[in-house]
Amino acid sequence: MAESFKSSIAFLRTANSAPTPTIYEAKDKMGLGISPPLSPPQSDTKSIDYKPSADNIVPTNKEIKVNWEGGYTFAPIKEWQVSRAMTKRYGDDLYRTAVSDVVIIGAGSAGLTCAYALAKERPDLKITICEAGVAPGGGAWLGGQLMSAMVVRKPAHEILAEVGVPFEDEGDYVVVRHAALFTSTILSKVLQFPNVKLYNATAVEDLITRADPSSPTGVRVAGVVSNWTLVTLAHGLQSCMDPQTITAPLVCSFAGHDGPFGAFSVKRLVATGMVEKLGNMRALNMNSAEDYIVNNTREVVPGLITGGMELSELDGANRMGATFGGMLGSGYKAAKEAIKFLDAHQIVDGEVVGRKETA
Ligand code: AHZ
Repeated sequence: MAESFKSSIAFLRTANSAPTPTIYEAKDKMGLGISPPLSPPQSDTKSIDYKPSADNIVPTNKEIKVNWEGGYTFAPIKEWQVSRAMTKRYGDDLYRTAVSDVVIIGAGSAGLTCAYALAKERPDLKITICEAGVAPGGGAWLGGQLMSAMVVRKPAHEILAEVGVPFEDEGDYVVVRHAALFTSTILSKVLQFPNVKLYNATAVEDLITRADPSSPTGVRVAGVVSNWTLVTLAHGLQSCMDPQTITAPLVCSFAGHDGPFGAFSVKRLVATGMVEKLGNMRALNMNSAEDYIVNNTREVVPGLITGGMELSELDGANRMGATFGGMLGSGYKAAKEAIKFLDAHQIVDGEVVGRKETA
């Protein structure tokens, strides 16, 4: 086997002096048993009777017009301008955010609230959000059981007011007419902050860690490993296709409760020995669940804050069902904890190098 592999490589190396072998000849030499298709595809352009139609003549000096009576005329464009407009920005973003101040995993109600509060309070921070889904928002496009309205218990209505989401006051709780109104409003605000970059359709598939003698487990979280969700899913949740990394002194994880992607970070903490075991989300108790999640949103291991329903899987906390104040409060609390963390640490090139002296 080793010998035939070597001779195949030798064949490919010496092939330079001989006429270039076809891919089928090369593969056949490697013993893969691949033969060419019976009828190799051939160029058939001669048979195409190509006549340019009015549709595909590119005008060179188009006049831009807004005329709703059939004369609406777009500015001219070349296809490569569209490609470059996207790739340049995406490439620049990847380059810039390869070192971030905070990475937020999951753009559900908790993750988006964290991003909003953090970006608003600290415009100096580079905040990167990774969302596995194409559509950010997690479960917050609908209330409960696919119904429209979103219930938020007081005092978390103050967060709605701050974000600018209208609601109806019902006494102890408020109702947003449609959950999508919350999600679209907060999303539009988050995306307008110049210090926020959202990568959607991008899954976090691992954490970066660094040795840290001050941590109980000897390691700290130092960023995330990401990949396009399609690639991650196509190769199992821990993709065998080499991924990307984003270095950051702090990761805030809001991956939701267990599911195909859910509770991602806390499950990974268990698998890597940074946490002994999961408490597993407990049954529904609206009255206890929301206070618990907000008050216990915290740095669960050095460098990683967890909140939202992901925290219920770690701590074995109750779920709350279709009432969202706890998610908003948890995201807000995480932003406050993140600021405390960043103010307390010395950070160089996205890595924690020590704690700041306290006065
Ligand atoms: O796609 C996920 C969703 O948008 C995303 N996510 C999960 N794993 C990820 C990964 N990489 C990138 N590895 C990932 N993104 O995280 C988002 C989680 O949103 P969510 O709405 O599921 O969670 P949340 O904690 O923000 O809100 C929970 C809302 C719930 S569930 C519930 C109950 O079941 O009782 N009650 C409420 C209010």
